[in-house]
Amino acid sequence: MNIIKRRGWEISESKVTPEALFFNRRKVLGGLAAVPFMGSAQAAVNAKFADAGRAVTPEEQNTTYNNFYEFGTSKSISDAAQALVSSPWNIAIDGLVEKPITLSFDDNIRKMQKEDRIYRHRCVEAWAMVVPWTGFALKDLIALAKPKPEAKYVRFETFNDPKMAPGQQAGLFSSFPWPYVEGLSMAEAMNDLAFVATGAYGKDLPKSMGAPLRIHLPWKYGFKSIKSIVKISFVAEKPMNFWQAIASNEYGFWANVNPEVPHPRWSQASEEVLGTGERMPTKLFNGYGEFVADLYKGMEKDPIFF
Ligand SMILES: Nc1nc2c(c(=O)[nH]1)N[C@H]1C(S)=C(S)[C@@H](COP(=O)(O)O)O[C@H]1N2
Ligand SMILES: [Mo]
Repeated sequence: MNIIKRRGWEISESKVTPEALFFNRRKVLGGLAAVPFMGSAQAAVNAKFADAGRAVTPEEQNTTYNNFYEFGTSKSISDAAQALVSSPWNIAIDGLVEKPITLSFDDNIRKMQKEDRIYRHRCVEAWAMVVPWTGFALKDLIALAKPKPEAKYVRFETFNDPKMAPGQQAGLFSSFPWPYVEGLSMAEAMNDLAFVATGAYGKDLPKSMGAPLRIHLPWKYGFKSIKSIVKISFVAEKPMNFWQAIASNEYGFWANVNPEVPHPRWSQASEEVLGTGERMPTKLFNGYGEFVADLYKGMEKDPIFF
């Protein structure tokens, strides 16, 4: 991690200790350059960007407290998620593209130029965490896909395999509209912050967190950050996403974080920071407005915070 090249949306290392130091120490052991402490001038520059900085959520907590409804509706799905066969893995790319293609995780995705990013994550249920990801910008994957100009939205789909994922078996009293689907506008998908994660805590992505690849969109509620993606389609119309299909009065398409727009059943003004016992005020766009607010100019009439 090179602190000199830190971009504005990255969280200052001074605010992500002690996990980040642990993380850096791992890199030192792994032979990679690491700068565990910064000089005071650099610290002052970084502090400017670090007002929403928080400690990285402990790895043990992050990998065992999850939302992954394919494996059950509780937060304790990490054991069940071990049934996920995450290799070999293909990602189909279709819709409004020059040529539909299938990418192999091992042959194509593993070869992408990777970087580390530390992002805050805000679930719509009002809990939050900080995740040290490894991966690449979503726009790099879109460049491979070569969408046509008519493509206005990107639709993502998770696997659908009830034998592997018990949550996908038809329930006695209710059933979900599988597979899990999410969507973004092209402008959102091309934004620098939109990230494809293939690793966390310096390791391959754990199954419970959406192996072998998932999206992370730190300015949106967590349900937008779809896991274990098998298909990416370029489309002309706004896709219907999983949670909107279940409860359109509670969850929308845009789902940008906003403390002033309550969920119909609870406030979004503050959030529980996992692993700390603390409640913190929630920030507009989860504190990333400087980098994403422009995406929504002129859309004030749209339900962009829902
Ligand atoms: N396929 C799929 N993706 C998903 C979900 C899910 O149930 N299935 N849950 C979402 C929600 S609500 C959140 S908060 C995050 C949780 O990610 P984590 O378990 O890695 O913290 O994943 C999102 N992506
Ligand atoms: Mo969530």
